[in-house]
This record gives sequence, C-alpha cells and structure tokens, in this order.
Amino acid sequence: MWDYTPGGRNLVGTPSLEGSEGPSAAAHRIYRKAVYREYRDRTFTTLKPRPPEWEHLGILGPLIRAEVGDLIQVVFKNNTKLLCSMHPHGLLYAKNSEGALYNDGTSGEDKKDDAVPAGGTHTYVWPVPERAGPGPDDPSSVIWMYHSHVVEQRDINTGLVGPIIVTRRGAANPDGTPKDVDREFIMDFAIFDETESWYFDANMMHQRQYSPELRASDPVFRLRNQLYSINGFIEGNLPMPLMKKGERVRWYLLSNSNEDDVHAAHWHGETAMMNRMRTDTVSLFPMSMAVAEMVPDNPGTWLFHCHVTEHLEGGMIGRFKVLP
Ligand SMILES: [Cu+2]
Repeated sequence: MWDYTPGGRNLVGTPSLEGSEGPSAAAHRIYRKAVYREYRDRTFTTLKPRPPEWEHLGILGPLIRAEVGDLIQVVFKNNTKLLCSMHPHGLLYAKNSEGALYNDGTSGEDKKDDAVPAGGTHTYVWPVPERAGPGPDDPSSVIWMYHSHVVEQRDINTGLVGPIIVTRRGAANPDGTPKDVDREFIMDFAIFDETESWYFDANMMHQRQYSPELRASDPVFRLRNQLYSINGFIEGNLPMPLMKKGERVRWYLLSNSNEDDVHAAHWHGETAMMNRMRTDTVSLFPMSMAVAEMVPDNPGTWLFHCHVTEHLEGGMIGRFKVLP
C-alpha cells in the first residue's frame, strides 16, 4: 500500500492546492502498487535497506549504478501476481534481456525475459559500452530508466519504474559515485494514473468508491485518481534534498510516460546548468532523462515544483534545503 502523503496533506503550505480545503483535506492518498525492491542476495529473503541519501527515491526502484565497461546483471524475481519484466533504457541488451513483449521474431529462451510469470525468476544481463555512458558534451554521468514492459503504460502506472546512473569510464569512485560531484538527487516527475493501474479495481474496492456511476471513462473521476507526484510523493511529502552552499550538486530529472507528462521542473532560490546553459526550469517530455548541475549559493528552504499549472495544483511540489 503506497501512501502518496505519508506526512499529511499540503505540507508545503501553499494556498491554492487542490485538497487543501474541503472535507477530504485530512485524507491520505493511499493505493496498492507494485514496486521494485532490492534484496541482499538471490535468495530474496532479506530486503536491502535503502541508504538515507536515497530516501527521496520514494516509489522508484533501487538505483542501479555502473561505469562504462561494467556488466550489469539483475536477478529479477516476480513476487506479484502480475506478469512483469525489466526493460532498461540506454544499456546494451540481447533479445534475452530486453524485457519487452512483442513480435520480434524470437522464440524459446529469448522470450523468457518478456513477461516473467508470478513467482518466476529471470536474470537480465546488460553490458555497459561507451554508447550507454556520457557523450562528449554530457557531464561525467547520465541517467537512464528501467521499467516493466509487458503492458508498458499499465505497468508503469502500477509503479514498476526505477533509475540507472552510468558514469564515464574512470570517472567513478569505488562506490560508483562520480568523482566530481558532492551530492546526487534523482527526481521523477511521475504522474501515476491510477485508473490505468493493474490494481485499479482492487483500489476502488478498498476505497469503497466503486459503483456503476464511477468509471474510469468519467473525466472528473479519472482526474481524481491521477496523482501528480515527484517520486510518488505529492504536496510537499518528498523527503527534502539537503545540501550545503558551494557543493557540486547533480540533479537527475525524469518523467513518466502518460500523455500529459509534460513538465517544467523548477527550482526556487538557485540556478542550474544544463547543456552548458543556465536555467532554473527544465522541460521534460514523456520518458525524459535529463541532468542538471547546481552549485547552490543561496541558503534556505526552497520550493522545487512542476511549473505546469494543473500539475502544481495537483500536488507536484516539494522542497529542498540549502545549508550555509
Ligand atoms: Cu508537471
């Protein structure tokens, strides 16, 4: 059960948020979802705790890191009752590790990655050649996504999405972090359309909302079940990214794949560099992956939000904190 509002509603305190007034103001927004989680080993008995610096990843799956030249292997076990897979962007994959179901002329062993059945296991093998790493004008690391790709839009709206960071050859510390940054943050401007989730019916039953008049085709009803989140958090519930003045901060910005997933990621208080240009707002189209670099010079608690009006009103807003 995923709570989009673990700390409560409208923690940011902006005046006009939908849900900040009226009878539902106190209600948490909770839905059953499926998420990728990391275990200690392939026995899948003990979950690996998420380090504190990555708490802000929220609903996103475990961070996969590599340096150019590495080989990534993921042992994936499907603990859901759905068919699901892992499909990576950017990395190299053969037909037995693409994780997408379609008529691609393959059969047998090359099909087993497409849709892993409930309780099944598959090992995905993803080499990381030069073309999966930073280009000449990129910073020392780039961001990719992975997600389930059985029924792509349903799988992502159900919650099956996660990040990959690839660092240039020789540019990573032993723990995989890029040598030339002090802090990294990953922010997925993620609209979850719960009417497109595999668990939509179960969620409606749970919320006692299901009746013949309330259908996914009803635009008002549908809008009420679209969660305008950052990493699965709305209305200021995003764990606050923390940094110090003068640090080299790398922001990896992502967005999900719904039709209205066009975002304007905006920082208050600071500016950033992207594509060798200065900005304080980064445009994101569906399934965008962008990297922006910031050296904060202005201590304070600052808004970080989507500047698309409907998204802002829908709760796509968080804060970050710059210490002196
Ligand atoms: Cu937006």
